[in-house]
Amino acid sequence: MSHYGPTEDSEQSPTYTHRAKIVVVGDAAVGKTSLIVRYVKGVFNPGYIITLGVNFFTQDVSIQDKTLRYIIWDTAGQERFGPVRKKYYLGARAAVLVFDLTNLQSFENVDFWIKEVEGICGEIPMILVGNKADLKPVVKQDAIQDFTSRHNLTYIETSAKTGMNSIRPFFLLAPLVIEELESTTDGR
Ligand SMILES: Nc1nc2c(ncn2[C@@H]2O[C@H](COP(=O)(O)OP(=O)(O)OP(=O)(O)O)[C@@H](O)[C@H]2O)c(=O)[nH]1
Ligand SMILES: [Mg+2]
Repeated sequence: MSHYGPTEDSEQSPTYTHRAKIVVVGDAAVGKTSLIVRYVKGVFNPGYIITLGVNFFTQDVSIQDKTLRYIIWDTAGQERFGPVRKKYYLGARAAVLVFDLTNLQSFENVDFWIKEVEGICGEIPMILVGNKADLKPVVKQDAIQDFTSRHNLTYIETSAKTGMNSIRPFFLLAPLVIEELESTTDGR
C-alpha cells in the first residue's frame, strides 16, 4: 500500500462528519426497499420487485453541526437469501426492523430478525417499523406494545406509499449512531 500523496477521502474533503452502515431487515415484501426508496428518492412504486441479495443507497442526515452519511444496505427478506444476507450485516452500526402491519407472520418473525442481526453485529441500535400503515392493520397494537417494551425498542408506523414517517426511523437512529461512532477509536 502506498503512503505517498493524499488519500481519496482527504482529497475530496467529504461533506459529512460521520459515516455509518445501516441495515434494513424484515420478511419478504414488508416494504423494506419501498421505505428506503421513499426516504432517499421520495417516490413510491406499487409493483413488487424482489430484492436479490442486497442493494445500497446513501443518504445524509444532518443534526445540528453534524452530518451523518448513511450507507443503507437493503437486504433480501426471502428465505433463500439467508446465507448471503448474513454476510452483509458485518460492520452495520444500526438496524431498521421492518414488518408489515397487514401481515401477522411478518410481525412474529421480528424476533428472528433481531437474533440474525445480533448474531453478527452484537447489540447495535435498532428501531421497529410497522409499515403499510395506509392499509387496514391486522397486527394488534397491544401485541406491538408488549413486544417493544420487552425488547426496549422504539416503534414507528410508516407508509412508504403515502410517505408517512418515512424519514423518522433513520432520523431517530442518527444520534445513537453518531454517539456510538464517537465512542470508538477509529472515528468512522
Ligand atoms: N399499500 C402499501 N404498499 C406498500 C407499502 N410499502 C411497500 N408496499 C408494497 O409492498 C410490496 C413489497 O414491497 P418491497 O419494498 O419490494 O418489499 P421488500 O421488503 O423490499 O421485499 P424483499 O426485497 O423481497 O425482501 C410492493 O408491491 C410495494 O409496492 C406501503 O407502505 N403501503
Ligand atoms: Mg426489497
